[in-house]
Amino acid sequence: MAGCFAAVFAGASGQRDFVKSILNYVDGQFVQGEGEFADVNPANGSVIANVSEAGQELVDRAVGAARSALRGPWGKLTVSDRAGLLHKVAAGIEARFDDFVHAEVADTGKPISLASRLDVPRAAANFRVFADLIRNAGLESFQTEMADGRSALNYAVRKPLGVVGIITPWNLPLLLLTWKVAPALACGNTVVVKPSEETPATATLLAEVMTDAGIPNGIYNVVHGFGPGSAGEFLTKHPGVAAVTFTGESATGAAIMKTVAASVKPISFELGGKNAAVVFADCDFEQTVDGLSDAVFLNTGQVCLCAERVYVERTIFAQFVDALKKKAESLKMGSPLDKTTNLGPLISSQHRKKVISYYRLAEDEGATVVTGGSIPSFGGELDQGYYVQPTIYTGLAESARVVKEEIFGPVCHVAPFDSEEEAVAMANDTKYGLAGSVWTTNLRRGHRVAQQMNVGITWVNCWFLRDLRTPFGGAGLSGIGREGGVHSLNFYSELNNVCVQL
Ligand code: NAD
Ligand code: 6OD
Repeated sequence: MAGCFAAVFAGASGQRDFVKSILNYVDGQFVQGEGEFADVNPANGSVIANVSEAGQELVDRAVGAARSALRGPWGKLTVSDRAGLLHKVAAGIEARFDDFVHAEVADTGKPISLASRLDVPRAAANFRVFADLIRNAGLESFQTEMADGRSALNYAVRKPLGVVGIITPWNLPLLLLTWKVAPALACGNTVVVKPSEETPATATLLAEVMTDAGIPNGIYNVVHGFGPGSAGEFLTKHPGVAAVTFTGESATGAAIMKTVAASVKPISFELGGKNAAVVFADCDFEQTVDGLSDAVFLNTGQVCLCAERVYVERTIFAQFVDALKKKAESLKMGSPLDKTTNLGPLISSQHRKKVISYYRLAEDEGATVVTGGSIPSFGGELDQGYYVQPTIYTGLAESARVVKEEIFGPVCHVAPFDSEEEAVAMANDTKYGLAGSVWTTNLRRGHRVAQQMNVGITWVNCWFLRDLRTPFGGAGLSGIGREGGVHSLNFYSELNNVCVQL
């Protein structure tokens, strides 16, 4: 079957129609799987596409194609030629910018302004950055002098791992998928990706861009489906898969770890978080309120890096809570296609049930509701969407479940602190360890507190400001390993150290 998107995007009416059928992509062909499931627009509950679910047989074919492709022209390309192709993929994403934006908005319900400034530009950047990194990567080498007088030259060469299985979530679908696909391909691997069942569109659209860019068949394969008993499990279990990289919930990471344990595959896990922001009285107040508004509410709070715990120095606590409340209440909830919308819906009815259950729990645990706490009413089509109000709580004990567990919605708990030591202790009192932020105009304190946070990344006076060369990952329940820059190159390649006696 020909490309599943091209015909659908060019609606005869001249109107932009969304995909009606999303197929798997194996060995350069769009193919049907064994079953089918619905892709739902979370902004109004409508079905936007039927997605073809890959069974065991199709996952076998995808992995087989990816293995064969390792031995084809892809394996013989120079690093420079491979990097050149990845640059073409980046340009191809930009050439179909609107298609990607609209597909991502329809699948996720995120505001069009956000998909346009974050998700799609980052996808192109992921390919460019890793193309340039691999092109410029040096070899690790040592001149060796032995006690017995012999000498040698040691140097490590990079080789691909083989077929990499890539499993991704729904919150930043294209951004997170390409964050792994780009370095995996840069290192000469082939990939089979399993995007979230909630957001299958952009991974499939990327297949067309790959073909147009001249990426040979079998290098990039897409299988659709769910986790257990479906494409996700079939892929992670597959003996032909050399390594698994996964982004998603910590509990899913634990399940995948069990699956891959038997075959001792390398894994990279980017998991959940319960991130803290620490606000000192000497912060730049306006900048901090704006920054925290993003850190709590961006993408309707569905970013693993979002701050669900905000600690504020007691002397500015009341003033800060009031300002954050005003900011939250000024955010415009509405249609994702309206350029002025700040907050879209949550991803699904099921996820909204989870978030609302935490809103109820907060009240049961004795929280003061500063703002929000329920489902908004629009009086129209959007009432069929999965919206929740942006919500701020105070007054909970640090042991409350709402303060301990990841909610993954537009919500935070704000608590006061009296000393720097107390703030650091509260921030670190969690099983997670993904990200944190510190807000102060005292430079030395900013460095000092940031370095004490037990997390993979701490921002000072900013949030989600990314340099793709830096290490990214989490401590504790937030993950295993680091990706980004050379850390990605190291995960996606096997180092073979060559020792030559001189
Ligand atoms: P999820 O764990 O439910 O699903 C993620 C992916 O795993 C999906 O593609 C799903 O189909 C697949 N999956 C589920 N069970 C599986 C199994 N047993 N075997 C193989 N695959 C399986 O996560 P989600 O709800 O899609 O995403 C939200 C979560 O992701 C949050 O916890 C969030 O913090 C986390 N997240 C972390 C990062 C990070 O960089 N650390 C980034 C984004 C999201
Ligand atoms: O910016 C990134 O590279 C990254 N992995 C972000 C993760 C965001 C979580 O939702």
